[in-house]
Amino acid sequence: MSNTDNQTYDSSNIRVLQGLEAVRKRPAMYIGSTDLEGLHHIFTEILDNAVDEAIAGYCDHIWITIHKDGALEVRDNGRGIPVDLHPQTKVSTLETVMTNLHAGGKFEKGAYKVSGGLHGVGMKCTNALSEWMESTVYKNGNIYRQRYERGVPVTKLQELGKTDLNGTQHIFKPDAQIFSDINFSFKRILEKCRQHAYLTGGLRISLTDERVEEGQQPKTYELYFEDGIKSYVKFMNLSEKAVSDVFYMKKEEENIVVEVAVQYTDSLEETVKCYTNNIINPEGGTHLAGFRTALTSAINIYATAEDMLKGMKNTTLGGDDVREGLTAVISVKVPDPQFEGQTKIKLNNPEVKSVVQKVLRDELTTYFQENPKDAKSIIGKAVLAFKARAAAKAAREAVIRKGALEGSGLPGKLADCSSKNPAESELYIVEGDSAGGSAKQGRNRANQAILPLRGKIINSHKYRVDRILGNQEFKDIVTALGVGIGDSMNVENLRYHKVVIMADADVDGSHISTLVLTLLYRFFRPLIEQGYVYLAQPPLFKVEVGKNRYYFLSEKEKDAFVNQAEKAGKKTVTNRFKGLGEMNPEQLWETTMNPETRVLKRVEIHDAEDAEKTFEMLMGVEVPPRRRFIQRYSKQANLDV
Ligand code: 1YM
Repeated sequence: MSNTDNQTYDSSNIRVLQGLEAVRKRPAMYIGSTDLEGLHHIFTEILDNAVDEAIAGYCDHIWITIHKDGALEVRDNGRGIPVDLHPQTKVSTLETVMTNLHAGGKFEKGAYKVSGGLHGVGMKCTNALSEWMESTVYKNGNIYRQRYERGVPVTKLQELGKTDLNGTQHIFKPDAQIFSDINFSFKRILEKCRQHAYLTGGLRISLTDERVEEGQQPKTYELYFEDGIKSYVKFMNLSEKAVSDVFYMKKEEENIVVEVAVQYTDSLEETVKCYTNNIINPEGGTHLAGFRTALTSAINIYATAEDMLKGMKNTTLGGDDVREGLTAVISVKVPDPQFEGQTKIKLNNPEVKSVVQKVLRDELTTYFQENPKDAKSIIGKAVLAFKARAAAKAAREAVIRKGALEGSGLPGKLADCSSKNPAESELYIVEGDSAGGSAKQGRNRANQAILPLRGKIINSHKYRVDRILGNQEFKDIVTALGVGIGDSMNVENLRYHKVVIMADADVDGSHISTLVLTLLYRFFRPLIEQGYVYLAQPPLFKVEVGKNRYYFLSEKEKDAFVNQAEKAGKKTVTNRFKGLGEMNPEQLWETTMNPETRVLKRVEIHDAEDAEKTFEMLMGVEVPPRRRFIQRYSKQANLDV
């Protein structure tokens, strides 16, 4: 140990050693982790003390420097950490807070501590986890300094001479024995500083990075927002069109400081950021709840008084309406913040809700009265949002009523059959408009209906139900089948007892068949289970022998036939069909639709679980199994090249 002073160690020093030893043994318990997150945490612990001093009104400038050797310096122009002898520890207050693990409660209980943060362990953790640390205090006209190594004082508190300055400065070099990486991230530090600068209006933060190439100027940043969160809201709205000025308020009640800035833009989004003691709460909490209630209530009070809710059938504006285009920052300072969960994501103190609600409601009401122009554009926008929402809801309900779900009004694309007897009726679901056209001409109108599908139908395994319900092809199928959907499905209303999927015999065609099958499987499984669903088997080849035409489903069958014919000395002409659309109506009838000559394959579910797995693999969101399947079977598929 490089202790050059004649300081002797008594029992209290041994306790200190043991305390800091605990931090070094289990750092993660104190700072969360020893990766980059943990590394920046020991910086945050120091910065937060300086910011607390600014919030308390004693300091207006913080300097942060990343030195060339990787040490980090944080300085403020506050009161300076006290250096007088501490009655209990018998050493200076500075040394006590730097080394005594349990000093926190007694010394660091200010009004609204930022460092009531995640771990709230204070500067002694930074000290314990640094290879070395030097703390300098400018106070009472003097400069004081003490140096520590891995948390242990290696000098006594030295007086270095006179000064006009006041403030605290720490320089520390993180311990490579503790951290996996001791390289501070400028970007991370900058973001932290930016947030503090926004949340503490009037605080100036100067940031310097000296880790630059030889001969280069250090990187520097000045962060200063005179108007604090008001500037923050303006910044968030830079790329938007504002429809009001920024409303701003700051009030203290029941020991809780409430600061709110609000501005509306013409966007549809809501952007609200919530902070407690400068810590962001991504999931809001009681301050957000109070804010929302106050906003809705103040807007409705003003709107009613000004008779702006005409045509709204005695309803008032709802939360959804007043939040469209809202940008806000809510920052509260609470003496004893309680959070839900470990990570401060949600504020829990119930008293914060009522305080925020009350002060904000009053302030907003006054603001609206004094700024009628802003009030009118904000409320006008909310009324518009209300009407748009009501119109959208009505439209949605209308679609559902007359569309897919009730089965009234058949799709325009459907060429229905004349029979109303389901037992003898067939529905052909046909890929593509041209094949659909041939099928419409070639069919037997009496009992065969044709529903052409345009392009590829939605993959019902990949999307959520709401998205699928909006798909036109899907709606057409639902309407044509007539059985309804979901809880209200009734198979007895099925309009056709043969539902035939007719697609090309190539890879694309089987993809379409699978898409339709997936949909039927997912939404109309009873139809498959009860044997109503079929696959048409269009031929791939036509062989003409004289005036006779023969059709074949596979190359093998065709080859066998042609071989026979040649052996018999007959001349054959072979055609390969590129797709259903290539066949004329008569050919389609003859080969694929005529009950006398066609081949239909009934779709069966022998084992529902197997089928589900196959569908999951072929149609689900997971790509690798599908790729494996396609790779394995692609050679067997009839590739149409
Ligand atoms: C670069 C980091 O730590 N500034 C800082 C810390 C303190 C004070 C002023 C301070 C606080 C109080 C009274 C008080 C702290 N002092 C203590 C303790 N900057 C930085 N600036 N006088 C000065 O809270 O009453 C803890 S933090 F406990 F020693 F008083």
